[in-house]
Amino acid sequence: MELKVGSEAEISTWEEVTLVYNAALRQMNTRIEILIDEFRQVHRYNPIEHTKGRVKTAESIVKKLKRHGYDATIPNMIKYVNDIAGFRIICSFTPDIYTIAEMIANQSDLKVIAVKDYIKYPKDTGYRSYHMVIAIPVYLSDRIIDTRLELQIRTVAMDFWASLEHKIRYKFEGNAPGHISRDLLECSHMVSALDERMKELNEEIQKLMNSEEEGEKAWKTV
Ligand code: 0O2
Repeated sequence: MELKVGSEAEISTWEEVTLVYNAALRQMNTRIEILIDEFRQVHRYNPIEHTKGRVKTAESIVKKLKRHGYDATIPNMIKYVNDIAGFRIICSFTPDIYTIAEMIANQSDLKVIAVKDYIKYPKDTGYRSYHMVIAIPVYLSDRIIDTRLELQIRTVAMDFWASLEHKIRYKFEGNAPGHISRDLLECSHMVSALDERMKELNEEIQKLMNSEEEGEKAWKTV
């Protein structure tokens, strides 16, 4: 029996939502675990610090739909919410983010639907992160469903800022006092400067390690 090409639009119950989007997250997780294994075993350097996946809660999906002016229905969830499945990849340094994004984009059975580079173009809040909406194939018993998943790729420092800002925003229900928002924006600039310094430091360390290695090779050939 040949598998049918299904579509997310066929999903009609919350049970199906959790089944399909959880499956998409597991697919993504396995792909990233394979990359981490390869980085550890073959290369000397693993750019991924850690990962985290989640299916958005029904409450949070409904809130998002209402915020955008849509009724809370399953078809609207599927149509308008890109991050029902969300997967976060935390990298060591800013250039690693682009390396990982490219590796993911090169996986030929994935489709990149949208990219938002909030690192080159930070949000007014100061939020910095690299977002990709991709469609990943999920194999069911009788069909394949290309399932949307939002990837957020960021450094440890960007993640630290975003988690705190998210908590503060939640506490003030989106209306934080002006001086708090301004302080958060200033912190975001500090985070950006810290990422830049760390990147330079890492480049310097890599250079030193490479020249040490060259020296060792020269000794071996003498
Ligand atoms: P939550 O509670 O984190 O899930 P789209 O998702 O593409 O349909 P949207 O919301 O315009 O529409 O996309 P965008 O801007 O790419 O944001 C998606 C997610 O990025 C958000 O999901 C947040 O997780 C994160 N994000 C975006 N802006 C900010 C920000 O200013 N601060 C922080 N801390 N996180 C941000 P949700 O559903 O809005 O929230």
